[in-house]
Amino acid sequence: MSLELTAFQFDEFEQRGYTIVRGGFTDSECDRFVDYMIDLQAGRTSVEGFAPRAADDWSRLISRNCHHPMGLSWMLDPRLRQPLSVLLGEEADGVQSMFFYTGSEQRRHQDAFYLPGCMSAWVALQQVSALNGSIQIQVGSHKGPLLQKCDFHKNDKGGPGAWYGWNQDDAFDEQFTRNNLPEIAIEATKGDVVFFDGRLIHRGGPILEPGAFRHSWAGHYIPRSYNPWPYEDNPRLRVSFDGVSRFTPTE
Ligand SMILES: O=C(O)CCC(=O)C(=O)O
Ligand SMILES: [Fe+2]
Repeated sequence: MSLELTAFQFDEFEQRGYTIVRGGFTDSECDRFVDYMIDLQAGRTSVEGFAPRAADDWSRLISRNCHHPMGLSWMLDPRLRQPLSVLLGEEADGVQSMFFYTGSEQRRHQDAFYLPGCMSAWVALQQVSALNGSIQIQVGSHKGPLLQKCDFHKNDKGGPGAWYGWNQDDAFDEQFTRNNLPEIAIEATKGDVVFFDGRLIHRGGPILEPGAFRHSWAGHYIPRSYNPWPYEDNPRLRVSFDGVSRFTPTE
């Protein structure tokens, strides 16, 4: 099955900052990934890149410098290559992925604040709705300003940056208010892929059914020619759809 974007989806991404490809992955592919992650969580299996954890620890797994084989195969699934390269304007390099067992309830943010230049492919591995804490996005906010880390510091001349003195989470809420654009909760079925712009303001919505699982996965990608490395720290590993793992060159 191809995930080739339609003209409508491309336009939706441009105008609204996101688009959804329904049924991008099959139910059995999603189930296999979830089973694999539950076995790791329970300690029935182990792999480098997943530290053993307490039975009640359902926190997300963030993979940056060490990708376990299943996560890597999702990040570089050939079906994601074309849509990502069309939306980024050139070949995509994967720099990070996250597996969520539950909703994150993460406060509003722009991924490009943490990872400049990025965009996301977020996949529902089960039914996701407001009940188990879907992602909520502010439609069109990718066209507004991008909050940057330097905004929170003093600038070169010693003057305050635009958000100097602000708490970061509060600053994103404030920018959300200033944008005056609608926020929607994504409803997704198992296998649906949500592509979204790294500048889009989004959050992990409230979990209305405490204890509910919300298995989902997100890959974060930057354009191949994007340089310098977007993280302040971390090894400079980026993985590509051509099977090569690259290190961002240093000048
Ligand atoms: O899945 C969530 O709750 C948050 C996801 C997110 O912020 C992301 O994928 O960038
Ligand atoms: Fe995010």
